[in-house]
Amino acid sequence: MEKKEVLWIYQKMNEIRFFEEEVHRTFGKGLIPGFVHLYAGEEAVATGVMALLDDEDYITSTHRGHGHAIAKGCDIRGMMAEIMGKKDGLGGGKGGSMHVADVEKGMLGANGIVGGGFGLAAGAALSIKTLGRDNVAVCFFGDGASNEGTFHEGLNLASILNLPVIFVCENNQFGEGTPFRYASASETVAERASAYNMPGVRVDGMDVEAVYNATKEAIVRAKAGQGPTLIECDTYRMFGHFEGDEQKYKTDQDPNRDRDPIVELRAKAIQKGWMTETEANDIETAAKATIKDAVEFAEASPLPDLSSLYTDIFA
Ligand SMILES: Cc1ncc(C[n+]2csc(CCOP(=O)(O)OP(=O)(O)O)c2C)c(N)n1
Repeated sequence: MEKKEVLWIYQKMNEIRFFEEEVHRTFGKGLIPGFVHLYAGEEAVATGVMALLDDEDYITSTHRGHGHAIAKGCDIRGMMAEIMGKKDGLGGGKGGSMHVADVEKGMLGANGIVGGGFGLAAGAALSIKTLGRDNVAVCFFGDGASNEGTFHEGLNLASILNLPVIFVCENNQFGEGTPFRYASASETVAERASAYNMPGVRVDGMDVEAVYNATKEAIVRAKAGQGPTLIECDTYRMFGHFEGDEQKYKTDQDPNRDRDPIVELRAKAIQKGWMTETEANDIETAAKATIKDAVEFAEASPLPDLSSLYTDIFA
């Protein structure tokens, strides 16, 4: 990784963490309607991948999508307003947390349907291939989603059509309260790639450099016309499955439970000379200010007008 990229990654990781901590507080105050699934703890995955993408590359996201959206460059004020159901939200306040999207940024949408991104990403990659563009599509999904039928359909189709798509599994060890080791017949998600004739790699998802390197290789393959790759990132979510989850299924022995990808990157980047202590402090202060500003913006934004009730409706 280059210094410039590391500084960007550290900034985005901090923005995601402060954003999620703020959403946690705001939800606790009763200011957020609907369900919220927080991304904190998994920051190394979104940022390690997104450091290598630009606006013309596509991503599909999940119900736990705030981190993907921030790293893909979605407007943070618009995201906070959307989550609070306000008029100035990215979707006019009508979608909420699980429908944050910004097509201009290549963020094709968070998704309330577990496993809903596989077909969308394959389709986006098919459009890239058909139009002869030099881009990729990335499908983020959880370990739970890897047991949905759409996983198998999506990987198979992407492989036979040789599509420029990268399937990134965020294995945070649980699908709601069900441990992956209980729910999966295979020990890893990565090994399933062989059934679909594509490389499957498993990386430390708390180490942003490992995620970055695996993604870089997958992008080279995709752009060289060599088709899809499956990357499994071992990670952990700091909060519950959803806000309000008692998390009784978690144990002290859970791998990665005591790790923090942001703390780890900070130490590694300073030690490697990628970032100074002062730069790290400045980034943290700026990220905090960005999120404070977003909350103030969202709180001041009005609720959608009653007259907008029947707009944006297709049928
Ligand atoms: C098709 C479908 N089935 C079930 C659900 C209910 N549900 C919401 S999140 C979730 C668990 C998903 O686990 P995983 O894919 O590992 O993602 P994580 O929550 O761990 O990020 C389930 C079962 C859903 N939203 N959609």
